[in-house]
Amino acid sequence: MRGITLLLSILAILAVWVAFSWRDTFEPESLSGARVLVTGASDGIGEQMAYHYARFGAQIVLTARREAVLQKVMAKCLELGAKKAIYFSADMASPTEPENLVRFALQHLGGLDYVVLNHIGSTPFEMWDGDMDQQRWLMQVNFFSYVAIASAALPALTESKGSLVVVSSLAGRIANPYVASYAATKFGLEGFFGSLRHELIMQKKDVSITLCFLGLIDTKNAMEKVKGKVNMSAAPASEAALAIVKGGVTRAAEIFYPWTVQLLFLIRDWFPDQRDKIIRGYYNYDPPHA
Ligand code: NAP
Ligand code: NN4
Repeated sequence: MRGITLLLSILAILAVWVAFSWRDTFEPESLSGARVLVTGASDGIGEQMAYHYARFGAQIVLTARREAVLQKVMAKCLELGAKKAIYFSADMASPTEPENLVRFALQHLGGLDYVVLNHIGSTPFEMWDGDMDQQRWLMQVNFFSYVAIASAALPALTESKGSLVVVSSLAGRIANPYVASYAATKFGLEGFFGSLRHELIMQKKDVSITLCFLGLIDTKNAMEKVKGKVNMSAAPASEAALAIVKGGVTRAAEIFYPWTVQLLFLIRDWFPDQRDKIIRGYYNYDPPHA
């Protein structure tokens, strides 16, 4: 009887903790007029984030490589209610463009409240092929450019007591097949920005860092890349984007979307062999016959 009482008490405490940690403290009005930089804003989750910021009346700098596409996203942001929407076309494979991007954003917005690091280089969803030049390029686009943008924007974010939002992945904390090169860039994000979060707190600089861990999301590129290779349902890009936007506004240290990602992280170290068998079970892989 005493055991059952203890178990029920633990479950009750767990239920209260889950309810408290998942409570929605998001205040949309706080985004009205907010100065936001969104990278990878021409497509996918970044495009959807731009539209959410626009609906909340933010001032937005959009960036990606394709200028014509950015112009269309900019026009839709203005239609949706953005107080300002401009774009800066740049290739984040360039070591100098991150600083140029932040300078442009500061010149046109007068400061920054949110910097959303979202872009990724084109990622093959394939077994590792040993291409070191592609690994170096992807590390530049997916990791080094994030560090460079954050570093250039940090003085402005310190001034505004703003937020750095870093989009990562399930593959940024748990190894998956076919994403070795990409996972390396994502694992680095938690290492770097988790450490930076400590240092900002120690320096009493009120800049929040939100790490966003996403599962499979139904963007065009993602669906094309994984088609026929995995049996896993993808979550909606617009809802993933809103979860990220809310995480930045509430200054959450981490957000997980969909919620199953958090569950996977919770059990990550308890049964590693079983976990890895479950992950490989989602893949359609027939080994070549000897
Ligand atoms: P996506 O649809 O492929 O869009 C990528 C964006 O990055 C585009 O706007 C693209 O625009 C831009 N981009 C690509 N190469 C670039 C470069 N060299 N320089 C600057 N910008 C570049 O990607 P997504 O699926 O929305 O992913 C967005 C974020 O969510 C990424 O951080 C990704 O890791 C994360 N995520 C996605 C999934 C998923 O299933 N979709 C799952 C987990 C995590 P241009 O081509 O015009 O440059
Ligand atoms: C790889 C990555 C970059 C877009 C699909 C997505 C992920 C969560 C899974 C989850 C799974 C794949 C169990 O981050 N995927 C990304 C590929 C191409 C991407 C792109 O280039 N835009 C991740 C690991 O996706 C397979 O099976 C689960």
